[in-house]
Amino acid sequence: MQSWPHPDVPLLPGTGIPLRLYDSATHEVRPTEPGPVARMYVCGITPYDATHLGHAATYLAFDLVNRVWRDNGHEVMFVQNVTDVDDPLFERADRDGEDWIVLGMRETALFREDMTALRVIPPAHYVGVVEAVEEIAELVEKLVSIGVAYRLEDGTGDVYQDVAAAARFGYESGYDHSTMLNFFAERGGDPERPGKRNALDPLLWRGAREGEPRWPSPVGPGRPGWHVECAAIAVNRLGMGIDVQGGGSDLVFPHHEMSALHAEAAADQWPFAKHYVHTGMIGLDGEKMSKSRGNLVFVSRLRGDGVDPMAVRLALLSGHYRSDRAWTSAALDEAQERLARWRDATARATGPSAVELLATVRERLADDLDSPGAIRAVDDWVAREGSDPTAPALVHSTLDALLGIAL
Ligand code: 5CA
Ligand code: ZN
Repeated sequence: MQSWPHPDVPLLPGTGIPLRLYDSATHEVRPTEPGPVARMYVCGITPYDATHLGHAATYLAFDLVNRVWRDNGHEVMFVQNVTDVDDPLFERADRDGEDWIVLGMRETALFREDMTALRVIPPAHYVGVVEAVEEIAELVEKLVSIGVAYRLEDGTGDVYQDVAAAARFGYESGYDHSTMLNFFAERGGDPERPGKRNALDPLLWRGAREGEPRWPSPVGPGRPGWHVECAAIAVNRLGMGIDVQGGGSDLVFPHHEMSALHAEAAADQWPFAKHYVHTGMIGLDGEKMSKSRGNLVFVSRLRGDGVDPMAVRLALLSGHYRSDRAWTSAALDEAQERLARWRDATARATGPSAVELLATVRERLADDLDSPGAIRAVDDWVAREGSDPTAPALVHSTLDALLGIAL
């Protein structure tokens, strides 16, 4: 699929600081240790509705990862999917009497526009399920052929992976069995499905049903399950042992656990990812912002209202990426005021030396993406006066390169 345009990322003087990130699997902040090419997979949208501020906050967090790695001299190989074959899409299309393919294409186009406006560095590979069905089916077939996946005997053609066949199952979330069961039921799983070997076995392939899209495949006609989509798209472009697998905290289980399970079983290698990184949930009115709750603030709507996308970016980065936090109009007002102050200060002929500020911003972001700390340091610089004629330009490029805020 077409990705979106790459924003300019200025090169900064000196060297960056190696990035440490919280890993959900080990419950600690650990150094990332990428090779010359850092490899990151971030789960993409399910395009049945517009991008809301929760999605945006998640993609902004991983954009910081990308920017810090680049500042450390790494090339970044970043891959993202689009879940453009899934029940919510079919249901919405049915409700609105629309073709589900067209719905997915339209919402994906809007997402590209939103990401462009927010200056998110695009993935090198942006891959929809519609174009990846064949490779996903190949992965499913592999899992069947090595004996860790099985077909239900009820004539549906549905294929599941046997979680009991994997010694390390559960390491990614670290959840106990009953927590897993609860999240599995809540987030698209089918623990009660008769004929499965284990309640937690995830669906790999859904056999063809009347009225549902289907593709021919070596495992029979049908369509891919959700988790295996990300396993195939990621591993085929990035290989195993990727540096970061990313998404919101609602993907800790089952999605990222199962993607890792599929990938590791097929490759007979461990781990799928060295860091599993999860963002907190953005809420509105005390509830997680979600399509099903209908309490959404869309990035595109704010853009349409004339809100500067850089203010949206700054407002979302003013909270730490891992904390669940609320979107408020006060936070947006504050970001707009802050942006104006920053613009004034960097438009001056001189300012206080910015060398220390660059070092502090690097240090704060390297420490598990402490964007609020980085923003505080910029506020301090902006509040002072100085006579260094090179400082305003250096602050300008520091904000652009590291925080993605173009003034
Ligand atoms: N297509 C799948 C991933 S393969 C999916 O979860 N799509 S999504 O459209 O529902 O979400 C896209 C990303 O936004 C996911 O990483 C999800 O965890 C994140 N996300 C969803 N809601 C919120 C929220 N309220 N706050 C922060 N992140 C969110
Ligand atoms: Zn995913």
